[in-house]
Amino acid sequence: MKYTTKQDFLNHVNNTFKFEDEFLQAVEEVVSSIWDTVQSNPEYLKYNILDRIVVPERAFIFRVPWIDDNNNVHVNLGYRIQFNSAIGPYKGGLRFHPSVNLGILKFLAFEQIFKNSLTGLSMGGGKGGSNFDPKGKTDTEIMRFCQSFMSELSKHIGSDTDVPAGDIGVGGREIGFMFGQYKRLKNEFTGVLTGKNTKWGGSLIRPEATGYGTVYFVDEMLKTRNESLKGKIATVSGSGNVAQFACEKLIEMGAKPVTLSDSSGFIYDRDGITQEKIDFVKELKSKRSARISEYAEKYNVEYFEGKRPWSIECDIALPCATQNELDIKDAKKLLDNGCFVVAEGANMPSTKDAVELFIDKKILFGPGKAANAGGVAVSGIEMSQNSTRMPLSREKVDSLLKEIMRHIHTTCVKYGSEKGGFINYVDGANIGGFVRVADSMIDQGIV
Ligand code: NDP
Ligand code: 2IT
Repeated sequence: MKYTTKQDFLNHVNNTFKFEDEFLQAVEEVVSSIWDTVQSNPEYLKYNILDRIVVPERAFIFRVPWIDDNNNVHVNLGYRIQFNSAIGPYKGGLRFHPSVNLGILKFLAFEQIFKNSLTGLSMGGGKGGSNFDPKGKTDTEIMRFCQSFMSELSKHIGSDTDVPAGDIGVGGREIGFMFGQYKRLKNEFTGVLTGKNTKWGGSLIRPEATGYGTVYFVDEMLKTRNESLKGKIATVSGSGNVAQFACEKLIEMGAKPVTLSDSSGFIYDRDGITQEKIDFVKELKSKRSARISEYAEKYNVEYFEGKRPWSIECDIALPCATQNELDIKDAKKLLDNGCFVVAEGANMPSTKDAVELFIDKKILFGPGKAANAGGVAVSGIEMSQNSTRMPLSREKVDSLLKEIMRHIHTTCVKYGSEKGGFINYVDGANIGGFVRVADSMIDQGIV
């Protein structure tokens, strides 16, 4: 099919995938960046890469029945999207959150294709999860849910086929329960999941990787303006895996994080969040699934119920919670307050018009598929350690992570530099991620 304009193609996608709002948002952004690259490459047109790349190779939806501690039977929906395997086995996290639906998982799987490509490793794009809400569930309920989920998922994944990991609501505990069930069903100890405990095949630095990687990426962006993290004030949203380790690395590199949030509100710690306070947040969030408001009570700082942290003065903003958590009003407020760096620890946290404003104002804006790729990069390193059965040291993994984040930054500069020197990291990441996948699809024929 030939499309005369970009809008023509987007209309076709919108008609085909009606109601998948987040997916359409992600496609529109990528297509806007890659349109000229595609139009100027006769091979991409001949092999109709655009039409092919927006359709998943396959997607599963399945029933996940489970029994709570009071013997009540529940049913949730389970999903796995196997979007693109041109450059490696499908790879991407599992999200357990009540908001999960097909459109959200398709957006995440689509983004993952380009993110994984940017890492330079051999990983295709995938994502999965469930509308199961882990909040308020006991460990045994979580275990039974994970076992039921894996009973079906195990039929479709494998260490050379599709390798899931964590995402919102899925951390080390859930990966453990799912790995145990996979092993029981298949009688195989393989690297079928990443984010495993280091005692049984996990990689050092994997829990830290997304947050650390985001801050390494910020450091690279700052260097292009002869700036550093030293003394910078940072607002951070979220208080889960990504936010915790982003704060940790910010402190280590001399910056001062002042906010954290959850779905109920945010805390503002003017004196700066310290390592001791992060250790408290780790215990609060990862062990007790409690509210971030407890931080405000414990350390006697301000808490803003139902609000997001973007009204707080800062140099750097790191949205690390969820999609579309930073809108145009938030973006204007950040810019008015002098913020000049935004890096997305979360996937697509900024709305379309917020991103456009950041680019228009020429601030350093690192989109998720570049800035948060450190997590999946260390997942790739975990897969490699599982294949060789040879664990790497903390120092080695951290230095590989830094190297990969630097490589991603270089790719963004290569494909995103505009006349006058401004680096459009959105275009850079989208085009840089796309060309490798498109070229590989062409090599492998019409499949
Ligand atoms: P966690 O489950 O550890 O933490 C999620 C955090 O985001 C919590 O603070 C949660 O608050 C908050 N949150 C979730 N949903 C909403 C919502 N609808 N509104 C407001 N706050 C919300 O997840 P992660 O830290 O792993 O993931 C955070 C983001 O980073 C996601 O976008 C994820 O896709 C992305 N990401 C994660 C990677 C990883 O390796 N884990 C890798 C790359 C990206 P509450 O406790 O109230 O639910
Ligand atoms: O969004 C992401 O990159 C992740 N949730 C991590 C995926 C992975 O396979 O480690």
